[in-house]
Amino acid sequence: LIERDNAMKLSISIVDKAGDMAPFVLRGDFSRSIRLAKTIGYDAVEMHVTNPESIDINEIRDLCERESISVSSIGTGMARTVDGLSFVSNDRELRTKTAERMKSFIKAAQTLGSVVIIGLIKGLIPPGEDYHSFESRVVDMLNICLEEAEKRGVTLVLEAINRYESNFLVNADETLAFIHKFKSDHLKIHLDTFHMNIEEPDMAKSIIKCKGFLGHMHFADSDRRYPGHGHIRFKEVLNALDQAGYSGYIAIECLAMPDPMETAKRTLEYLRSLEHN
Ligand code: LER
Ligand code: MN
Repeated sequence: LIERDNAMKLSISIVDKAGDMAPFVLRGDFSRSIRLAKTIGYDAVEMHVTNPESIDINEIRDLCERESISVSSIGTGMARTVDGLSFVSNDRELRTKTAERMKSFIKAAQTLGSVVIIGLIKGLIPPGEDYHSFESRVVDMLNICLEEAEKRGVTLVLEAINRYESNFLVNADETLAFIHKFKSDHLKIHLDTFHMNIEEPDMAKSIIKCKGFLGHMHFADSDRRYPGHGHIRFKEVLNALDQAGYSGYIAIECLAMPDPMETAKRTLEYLRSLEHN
């Protein structure tokens, strides 16, 4: 077994309740999923939460300490899917609610020592409208989030999401250029291999381009099933992450097919086998 300083740190996505086609692996009670993730061999969990006010974050932190497992990241997309929150909504009141929700995600992340993902919660620009007339909303919302993140020492990670699910910040170039405008150490880019397979001409090159600014990684295969099921060349992705000096978590965000346990186990087995050869 070759031990490397930069051994990959694997996190598994957990959610309390989501539809069958949502790309999250362990489902149900958070405490149970955290214990299960540890038993299977994961280093961390990525919690997908609708509203952190409705869960006992201190209890989660204590459990994770007892189990020696981390919370790598908090996913915020459920706040859009379930509660309709969005950075770009035409409804000012809804944008205010979104800012408040983001602040409570950031507070929870401070307690848990995790990054906060900004993915689907960006929202969608309405059909027929152009991004530039909405950019100021995204910038204003991010500035509010960054002020809170800086105060709490939390990193925000902005996810590039493919064109079929999002209509701005869809690829690495666009997202990297956008985060550079803020010149903040608390804002990083977040890449997801499923989206990259659709948007990036060369996944390895795109990862290396993000050197120094990559804050989080999602792994799913080309068919959004567990790594090893589709045609993404994960060995090349791992090598590119090494070259980019990435030392953060790799969170598994994929469909729970054939079922959560098999998905979690097969992923771990496959990725560990790549690491050691
Ligand atoms: C969120 O991380 C993401 O990748 C979206 O496609 C949500 O499904
Ligand atoms: Mn993702």
